Amino acid sequence: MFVKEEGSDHPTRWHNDQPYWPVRGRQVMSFWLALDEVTADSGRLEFVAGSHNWERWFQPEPFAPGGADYERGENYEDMPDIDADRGAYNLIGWDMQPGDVIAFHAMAVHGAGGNHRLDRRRRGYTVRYCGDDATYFGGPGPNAGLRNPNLDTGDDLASEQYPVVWPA
Ligand SMILES: O=C(O)CCC(=O)C(=O)O
Repeated sequence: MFVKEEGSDHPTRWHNDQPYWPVRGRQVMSFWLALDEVTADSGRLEFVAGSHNWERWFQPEPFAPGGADYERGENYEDMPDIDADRGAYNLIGWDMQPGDVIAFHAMAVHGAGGNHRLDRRRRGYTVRYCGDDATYFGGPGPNAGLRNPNLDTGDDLASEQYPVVWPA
């Protein structure tokens, strides 16, 4: 759940998700469900169109001050300063009504501004799904809290922690 309270100017830094996750494979995606009306001035998501095909793994950083530290991932690179050169990217985003969903690839670069509205929160509930090609990746790089000590790099992701929701 990603919550921006009324008047919160805290942005969501530009990032792609998969470097944060102990998962490898191409069939990895998110569904971001709006629980409130979401507009540009309340911190709607923005995406760099086509970035899911860049094959660039950006180094995870904490989303909030005091958040978890991340070890440096092999071959991970630092996120360029997209906001300093916004015209160089094809940035896309959509206003949303409660119940609207955005589906996006785990390698898509995205971020969001703060919630400058004083009259409504901006809450997004997100669920992540993987396909058959997803395997476990033990690190270095991904969020330590998402790792599974019972899995080794290359293992099938299916486990108690990452259950199968749609059996073949
Ligand atoms: O809601 C946000 O501000 C960030 C969401 C996000 O980064 C995600 O769902 O992967």
